Amino acid sequence: MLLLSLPRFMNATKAASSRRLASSLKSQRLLFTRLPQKATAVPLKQPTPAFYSTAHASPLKERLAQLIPKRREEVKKFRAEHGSDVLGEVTLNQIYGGARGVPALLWEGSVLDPNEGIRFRNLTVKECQEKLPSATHGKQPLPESMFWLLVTGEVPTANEVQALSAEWAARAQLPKFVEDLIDNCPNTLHPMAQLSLAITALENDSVFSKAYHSGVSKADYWQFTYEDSMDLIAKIVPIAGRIYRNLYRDGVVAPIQPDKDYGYNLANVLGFSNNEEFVELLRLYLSIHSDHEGGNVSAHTGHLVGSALSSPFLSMAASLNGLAGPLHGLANQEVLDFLLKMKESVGDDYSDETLEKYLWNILDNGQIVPGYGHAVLRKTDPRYLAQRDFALEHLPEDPMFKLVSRLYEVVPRVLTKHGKTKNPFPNVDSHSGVLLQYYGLKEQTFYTVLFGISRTLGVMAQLIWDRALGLPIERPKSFSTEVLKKRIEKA
Ligand code: AMX
Repeated sequence: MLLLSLPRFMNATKAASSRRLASSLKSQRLLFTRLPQKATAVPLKQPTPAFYSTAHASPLKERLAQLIPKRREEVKKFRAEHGSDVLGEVTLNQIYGGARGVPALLWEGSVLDPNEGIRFRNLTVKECQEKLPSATHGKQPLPESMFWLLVTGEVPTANEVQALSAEWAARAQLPKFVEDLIDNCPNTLHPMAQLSLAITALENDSVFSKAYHSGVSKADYWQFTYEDSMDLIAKIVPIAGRIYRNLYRDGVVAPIQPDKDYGYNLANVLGFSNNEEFVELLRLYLSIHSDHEGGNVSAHTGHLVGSALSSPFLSMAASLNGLAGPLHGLANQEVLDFLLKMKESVGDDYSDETLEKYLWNILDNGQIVPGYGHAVLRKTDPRYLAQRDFALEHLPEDPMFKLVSRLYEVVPRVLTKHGKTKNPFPNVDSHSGVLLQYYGLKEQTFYTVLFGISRTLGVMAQLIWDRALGLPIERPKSFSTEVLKKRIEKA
């Protein structure tokens, strides 16, 4: 077991390379991202309404205060020069088909290529693993470093990551009524519903809502969004711990450790921090599930609700409700159910013939194979591969991993023959469950909560920029079938 104090937990080698990375990335084609030399800190002008406390020193906020004015100018100029340029067209099938591929959203944190997979601020999953600061003796990116990257487009230094760990730990205290709210939930209420309730209840202390109603300048909205976002990211950990410990353990939640990183603290509130390998898994998990561009249900919902100037708490609760759907984040729970049932049925017989027969039975019943397919991706999800690499290193002989591995060979073939899905390859949810099971986190109804904690990082990073750029309320146009028919006739 490794219990390291915060000043020691960074991987010095990676931290040292982060500056070099910044300069090498400069030469790459970065759509919007700037990776500048760090400017010397300028004091951040804080609006000071009575309810607003600046108790938390925040290097990330200072850095944002430097980046935002430049970015505002850049976007203003870009829109002035190209505001009327056409980026695509919309077909009738797209209107009836869930708006697939319609270029309609701004999302700064990540961009998804159908074949290559996700890039977080232009870094692939592998590059993030190589370049973002990790824990001492660890290899996986710290979620703090991923958040810094998503927000700023820069690889943070070890000190910056450390400051973020400390800030999140300092903000993690829950209001008593939120603890009571969770404690009073019936144990039949799904953990995602409990999570969403608790996050909604944090609205009580929203500085964004208070600032809005006190009439602060629109130019300062991002600062209050930032404050709420940081509180939310911090408090979602003890909330998750409380839900988990109430539902599946003794109801006792370990306190947040102020000198430990985010991944450690999450493992600790769940009761698993004595296994350093599991803590590393959580760091990887929290980093790679954080963002998957803006069109997926959870990301888009958070962004949409935030556009009405609902607070980060209300926006994220809505986002989590979307994540809780079986076609989206709940798929990781569904995958494990599916694997356990399959294992029960096939035993140790992982032959092509037996697995294919099982799969065809599912498909012939009109059911889906959870963990396979994607609305955008057309190749194996690199987030799946990152988890597979982790499994190959740490649990290569685990029978459930071996089943997942065999399915990776068999399912694409079967789905291709089935001929419906546009992407027969595994997505991120196909792998996470077996890893969590291996380390003893066996309650699959809880898995989407972990996804939700991670997704909060991506949604909050964007929400800060939404308010910094003054994006308006979202309002795409809809039509009835009758009106569409008329328009098509006319066309
Ligand atoms: N098993 C069986 N059929 C599938 C399938 C799968 N894994 N994936 C897609 N199909 C079917 C669809 O249901 C659809 O059938 P229909 O024409 O009868 O309605 C057809 O193939 C075409 O679908 P598609 O265009 O390939 O996918 P989509 O963009 O409509 O949906 C997704 C994408 C992810 C919802 C779908 O692939 C699916 O249901 N996968 C299983 C659930 C899952 O793993 N979800 C998690 C995705 C990642 C995430 O958000 N966390």
